[in-house]
Parts: sequence; C-alpha cells; structure tokens
Amino acid sequence: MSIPDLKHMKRALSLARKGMGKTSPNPAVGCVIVKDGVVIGEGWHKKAGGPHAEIFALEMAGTAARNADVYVTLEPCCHSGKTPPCSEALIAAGVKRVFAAMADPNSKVNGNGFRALEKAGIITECGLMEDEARALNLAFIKHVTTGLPYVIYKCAMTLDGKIATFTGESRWISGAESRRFVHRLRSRCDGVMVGVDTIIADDPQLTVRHVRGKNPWRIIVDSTLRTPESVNVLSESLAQKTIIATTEQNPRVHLRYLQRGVSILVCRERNGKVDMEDMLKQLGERNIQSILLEGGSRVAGEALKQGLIDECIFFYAPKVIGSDGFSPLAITGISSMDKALIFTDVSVQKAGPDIIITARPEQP
Ligand code: AOF
Ligand code: ZN
Repeated sequence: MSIPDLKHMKRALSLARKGMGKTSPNPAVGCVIVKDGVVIGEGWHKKAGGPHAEIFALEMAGTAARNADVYVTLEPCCHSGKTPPCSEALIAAGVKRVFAAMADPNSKVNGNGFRALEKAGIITECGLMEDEARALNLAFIKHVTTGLPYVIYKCAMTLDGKIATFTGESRWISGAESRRFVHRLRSRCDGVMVGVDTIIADDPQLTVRHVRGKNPWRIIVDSTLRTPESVNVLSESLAQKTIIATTEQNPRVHLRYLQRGVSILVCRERNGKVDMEDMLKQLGERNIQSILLEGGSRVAGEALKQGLIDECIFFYAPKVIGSDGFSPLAITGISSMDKALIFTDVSVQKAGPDIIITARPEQP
C-alpha cells in the first residue's frame, strides 16, 4: 500500500460518507478512478434502487477508464439486484486494478465480485482502510450478516443519572444542541423505538424536526395494546408510518389500530412481554436496518440485558434532580461489581452545555 493509494481511498471514504444514512437497505459506498496519478472519476451511492458508486465514477471517467485504477470502499457487486452488476461494468470499461476497502458481506457477493474481476484479468486488492470502511456501514453489515437491525440506545439524563423528576417530568433535560444531535440521528435511522409507557407519559411525535431529513418508522413496544388512540403517533399524518409491536394477548383490538393505517407486528412472548429478539428479527425482515431506541427504561433495560443493543449514546446535562428521580435502565439485582454490564469503545464529546458519551455494551 502506497501513500497515493491511501489518499485515494480516503477520498472514496469521504464520498461514501455523503450517502450515510440515506442508502438503506443498501450500504454507503464511494468510488474514485485514477489514471497516471490523476483522479478521472468519482461517485457515491445516493439511494437504494439507484446506480452504485462505481457506475457514477465510470460515467465521469468515460473512455479514460481503460487501464485505470479503481478505489472503492466496498467489493464491487457481481449480482443483478435492482441494478446490474458493477463487476461487469468495470470489466467492460477495461480498468486495470481494483482496490476495495472491504469484502461485501452480502452473501450474494462476498468474494464473488473479486473472483469475477480476477477472471477477467483485473488485479484486485482488499483491505485498504478496512476499519474506516466498516465504520461507515455498521448497520448494513449487522443486518446483512444476522438479519437483525443495528440498535442504538440513546438517553438524556442529569449529571446524577436521572431521566425524569419524581413527578415524571422530563422536558427538557438536555439542551437545544443535544436535541438537534438526536434529530439528526433519527433522520439517519430506519426506525425510532419507544415503549408504550413513554407514549402514555410524554405523547412524543417521534418525527425529525430541528434538522432536515426523512422521518423514520415509529415503533412502539406495547405487549398488551395499551397505546391510547388519541396519541400523536396515531394521528392521521403519522399513523401510516407507525408500527406497534405486540403479542397475541389482545387480538380483538388490533382492528381499531389497523383501521388507522398502523402496522401491527405480532411477536412471540417472553415472560408475558414482547420477545425483543423476535421483534427485531421481524423488523429486520422488513428491511429496517437501524433503530434508535429512545426508552423507556423497561424496554431499554431488557434489550441491554439480552445483548440486543449495539451502541449507547448517553447525554448528560449539567443539572441534578436528586434520588427520587427516575433511572434510565430498569435493571436490578446486580449485587457485585463483577456482575456490572461493561462498556467498551468509550468516546466523549460536547453539545452545547451537555456531555455526550458514546460506548458499546460488551455482549453477555
Ligand atoms: C457496490 N456498489 O455502490 C453499492 C453496493 O439492489 P442493488 O442492485 O442496488 O444491490 C444492492 C446490493 O449491492 C447491496 O445489498 C450490497 O451488497 C451491494 N451494494 N455494491 O458495488 C455500491 N451500494
Ligand atoms: Zn454494484
């Protein structure tokens, strides 16, 4: 690997970043085509169903692509999905070498893209800046390899770790900058999830405001269908993109919600509640690749205990509300420090007056 190779792959990664959060269920991919040290083509995948990164870059390079080098953040595909295979387009253009940051974990590709290129005499190399490339597509990679969505849990609390006062009031703990951060996160996820108690207590809209971006699916975990029909997420404009995940315990009332255009997901039961793993599996089958879990404390505690959360984002506002406030995660019975849940990859940043801590739970 040479310095120019790194430079071109870095550029391909920054092109890929332009698509981040907009390409689901496809990955964000960037591509740079270089000849005699000069960049002659650039492209990135903009949205699912549209052309892949390589196709945009080839289009820009035109006939100059012959004998050129290609830097792409993901192994070129070799299957016909919604678009024709990129490997064939690269072969037809007569490129000389293809540097990919990582193999495509999609079982339809997974090495077959490289094999197709090599069969046509193209030199391939995989692994250049692989860690950076993986970080771009954590949700795609998890979903395509396990069928489950990538789950980010976020919660806003005071410095003493409370999410609401003893009266249940939680508006607003964190500041305006933190709220914008959350709305950007929402717009980049396929779904935003809360438990029914949060719906009853706060009546949130779960839409993207404060920033521009698409609204994700709204998912309510409601084992016995207690969601009041008058809440915001069931209003005429929001119901169509709302999913209630429930059990078979209350089948007679399904129709009332269905008539409003809400989707009902009937899940297996676990201790009388929605089995979270089964729910996530079914959401994955609907191509919901990433979920922002925003509470409440029972749903989040259960998901964390079961190892279903991939990433946590804790917002700390510089306030204290005391020991009768509510805790974010309903987990009890941890008797000694060696039974504590452990987090890794901890990073810290600020948003206005608040502190944001991002960390990964170690899986049980
Ligand atoms: C690439 N370059 O820019 C992207 C790739 O339905 P399709 O035709 O869009 O195919 C989707 C699959 O193609 C997706 O699951 C992933 O494996 C790969 N995405 N591949 O070479 C790209 N977006
Ligand atoms: Zn492709």
